[in-house]
Amino acid sequence: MNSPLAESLFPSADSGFWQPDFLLGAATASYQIEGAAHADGRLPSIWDTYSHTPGKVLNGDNGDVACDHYHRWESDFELLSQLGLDGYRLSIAWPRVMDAQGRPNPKGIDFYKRLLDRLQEQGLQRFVTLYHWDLPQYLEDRGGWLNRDTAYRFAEYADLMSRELSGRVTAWSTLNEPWCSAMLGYAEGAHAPGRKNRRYALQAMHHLLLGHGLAVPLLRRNDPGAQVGIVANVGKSSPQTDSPADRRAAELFEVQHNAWVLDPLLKGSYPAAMFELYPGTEPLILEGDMAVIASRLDYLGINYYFRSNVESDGKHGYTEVPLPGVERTQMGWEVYPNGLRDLLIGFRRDYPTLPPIYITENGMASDDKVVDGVVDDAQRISFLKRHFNAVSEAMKAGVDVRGYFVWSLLDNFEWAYGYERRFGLVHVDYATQFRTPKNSAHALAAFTAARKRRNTL
Ligand code: IFM
Repeated sequence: MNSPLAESLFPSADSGFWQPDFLLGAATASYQIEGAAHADGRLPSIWDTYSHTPGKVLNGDNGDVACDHYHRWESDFELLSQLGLDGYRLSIAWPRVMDAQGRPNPKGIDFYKRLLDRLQEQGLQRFVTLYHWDLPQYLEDRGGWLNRDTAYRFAEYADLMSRELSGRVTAWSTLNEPWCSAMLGYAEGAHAPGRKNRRYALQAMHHLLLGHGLAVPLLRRNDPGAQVGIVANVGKSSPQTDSPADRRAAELFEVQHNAWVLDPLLKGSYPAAMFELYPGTEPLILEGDMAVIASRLDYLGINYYFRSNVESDGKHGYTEVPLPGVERTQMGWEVYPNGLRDLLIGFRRDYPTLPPIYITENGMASDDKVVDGVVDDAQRISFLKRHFNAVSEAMKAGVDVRGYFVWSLLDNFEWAYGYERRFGLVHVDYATQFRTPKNSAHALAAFTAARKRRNTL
């Protein structure tokens, strides 16, 4: 890819992103790109059910076809190889690889073997997420993540996949963003399965994290050459005023978004402030659970997108108060790169056992259009460059960040927002499935090429 935009994405000359061993990649997830909802024995997931329920997803969109990546993965990987990246992060669709009796589905498993083999041939490191939200519907019918048994079914699934794919994976991630699964899926009803009960969210989180902890030793045993970790989305907050109440509100926001997930993983306990925020929502925890959840991690994946401005709600909690006049993305999210830097530095301070970090997602949605074969996504180029620099600053401050994945390789099914919100480096015309690398893809390719030249001198 030749770029008229060479250098527009280049991070500062002393940035860690230039280092040859710093992993630069792009990420996707199964339900968001694969389509082929009924192919080769794939069973329904909670997102099939949810997206086919009228009123749940913008414009009535669903993932039946998505980017049709299940059939177009070879040409998608050719586009990926033109970016000159070091790694690719994908997720496995649980309902594609196992039946309701827990038996393997060889056709589904072979699909992922082919993907991983091709990525390896292309010289890319392979980060594989086991659960990026597509829970088999038959497990939801038995209670989903409210049922403790789902954690054990997840461990069985992790066991099977790590036996089948052993040697093909660079790094396993058990869960993607358990905060979203629990809070959006069980408290806010904005994601599948669409429940609306805060207490459910805390119980679902406990079972998600338990499933993670049960899976870790199995992944290590079955695939000893791979790293094992988990991916958490994190949020930065700012107080509306300097009052003690608003500052406490901003702290509680970060407890709810970050410590609720990171404390059990890295300290073996839930933050007490979570129950100050939501009294009476303590989950049922059995003896030994917290030790299982706090299993040692080889790495922590961090997904970061935006900052939220909050004020005290006058009681125990906070209310979001959008800041006027700040730069925003198509999602309405504030662009605030220093939030990522500050969170990383804070995690290093607060968690003595913090493992090495990969930024497993960062990126932005814009209302991208193809004009004369070109997608001019200048805001994305600037967004990425500023976030590269923010991560580099955290690295200079001592945070051990090993890599960074752009979300996302392709425009895709953005959950409750359907196909309207475009996060890709590559534009997808959903009517024709035609792909157009955006200017950000050209700029990224120019950077990776310059990095290779610099590192071979
Ligand atoms: O598209 C999602 C992804 O699936 C999980 N992290 C956030 C992205 C943007 O909303």
